Amino acid sequence: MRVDIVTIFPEFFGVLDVSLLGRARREQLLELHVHDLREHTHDRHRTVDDTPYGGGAGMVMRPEPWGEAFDALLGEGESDAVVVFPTPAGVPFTQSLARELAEESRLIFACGRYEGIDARVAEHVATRARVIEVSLGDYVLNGGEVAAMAMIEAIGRLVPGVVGNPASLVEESHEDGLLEHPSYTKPAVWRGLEVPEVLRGGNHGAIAAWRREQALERTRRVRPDLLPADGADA
Ligand code: JF5
Repeated sequence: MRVDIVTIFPEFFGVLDVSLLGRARREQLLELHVHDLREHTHDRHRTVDDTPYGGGAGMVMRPEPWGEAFDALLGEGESDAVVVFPTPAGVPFTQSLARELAEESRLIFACGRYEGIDARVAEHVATRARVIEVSLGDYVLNGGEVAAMAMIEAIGRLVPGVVGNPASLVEESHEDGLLEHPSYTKPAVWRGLEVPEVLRGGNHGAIAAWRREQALERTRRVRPDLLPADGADA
């Protein structure tokens, strides 16, 4: 998978050199390219923003540098890339969207700052590629960079070969629609706290049932919105 990121803070993305994604990059499972939006400005101050039409506080990102950046990335004609605009006004980012995007051959993340990017940019890019505006959650960040990074990590680890043990991908939170059951390792007693007895026996049926009950209880308690309203799964 190839991932391009357009940002005014390319140095933010240095963290993608470390850990699992860093190794995936070195092994060429992920090809990551970070681009400085200011390379597509032509004035002395490399201006990327201006005041909003209609008034209001804050600044809006000007369309011209974005237009040039996308011309350079998309080339002529229609592109097979999916262009992601991280924004609190987007569709929610979920494990299911991560799974879908992990199948793509090329993703482009457009990281906005200030009050966002002139709306014509997404409209124009949508004539040349699939565009999605995606929200990491219902809170406001200073820019799309941290949201893009979270999405790239969630998507990147689903690309075959990036995570060493693929079974660990299906056993975790959200893959079955429930939160994760608690996990324990040795020692069996630590500071007076015991690992639940059932996990120390070899009854795999009992262990699976206990884990499912724990996952259900936790989901009911902290994320009831994830369960069907009729309680059919509870
Ligand atoms: C941003 C306009 C981008 O705040 C966010 C965000 C929150 N969830 N997902 C993304 O991105 C920064 C702010 C305003 C565009």
